[in-house]
Amino acid sequence: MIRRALPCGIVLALVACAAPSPKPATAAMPSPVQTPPDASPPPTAPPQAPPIRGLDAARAEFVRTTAQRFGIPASEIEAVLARAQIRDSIVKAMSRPAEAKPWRDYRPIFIQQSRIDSGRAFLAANRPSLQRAERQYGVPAEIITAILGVETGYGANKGSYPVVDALYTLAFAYPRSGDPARVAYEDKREAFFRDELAQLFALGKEEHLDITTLKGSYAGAMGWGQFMPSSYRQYAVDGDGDGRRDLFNDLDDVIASVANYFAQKGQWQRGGSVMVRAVRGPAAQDFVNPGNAVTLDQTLASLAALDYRPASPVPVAANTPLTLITLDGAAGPEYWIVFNDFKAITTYNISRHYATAVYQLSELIAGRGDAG
Ligand SMILES: [Ca+2]
Repeated sequence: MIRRALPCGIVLALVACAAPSPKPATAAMPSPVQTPPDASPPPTAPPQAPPIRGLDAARAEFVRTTAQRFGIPASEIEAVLARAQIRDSIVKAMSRPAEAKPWRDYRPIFIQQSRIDSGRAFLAANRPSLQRAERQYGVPAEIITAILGVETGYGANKGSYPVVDALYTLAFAYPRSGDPARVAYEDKREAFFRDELAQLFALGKEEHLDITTLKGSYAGAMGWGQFMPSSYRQYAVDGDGDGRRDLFNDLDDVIASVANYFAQKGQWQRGGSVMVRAVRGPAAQDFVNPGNAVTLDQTLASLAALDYRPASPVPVAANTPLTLITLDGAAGPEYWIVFNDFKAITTYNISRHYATAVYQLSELIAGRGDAG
């Protein structure tokens, strides 16, 4: 979870975020928690190795401001950065064009029997903790489970990049496309990562972590749920009451933190609807709802006036805010009505495909339906 600027809280996620397109579940997928700034067009020119002119001055300024901001001795920050490396592999990973896969190609990356089976096993093994989180935060156990399944394969792929190096690289050598139209976006991303690097130092201080030992995604997302440092600081909670918030090893903390993220940042509504299939009537025009972020500016009545109706009855009030999205499915366009709790999932990763995959995986883990 990154806080606004990043998309996926996760590393790969970044890629996924900016334009939904996670990588196949091998590496840590990205996501969490964070959602990148609104996606901008994919780079058109091959990425260039960024010139690191002015690095010393920029780093000195970073050390000064971070020391002041979080009350950390400048010498400590300098000592960590002195050993940090700008890694080409991270620049390359971040530079990969985030091709927007159609839903029919995205879905199989996350919806497979093995991931469903592993999710059921995770749910069974962690039922008390999941139920506690569901009671406290209102987020269903299967949603929390599906997030962990999509983000890291239930902890199997938490990322192998040194987090300091990942954030240091993206903070001071963020890849540049050379496209003038992307300069503002790239500047914003670099600033985002510079802030996340500062937040990492604060996190280390607050949680008594040796940040130089932490591993994560190429974007610096950490742990089972792939939280960025700012999200870790803001949304992680101590699920088992041992006085620490450990998103790397403590599943009680991981589960409670994902639920808390959704409750706080996503404004998750207990018992709310996520999404339901819609039927397009003969009089319907294409419903234009471009971009990533969903705006819940319709109602069932307004969609009915456009000749779109739920495929099955949905228990929502007449004035419930919702909207319609179209996914390019294997059998043609799929129409879905989405609600508040769908939008909540997009605060973890802004991609509609991501949110749909999480929901469908959760339904399959729970043994409901064919999930589309
Ligand atoms: Ca704990």
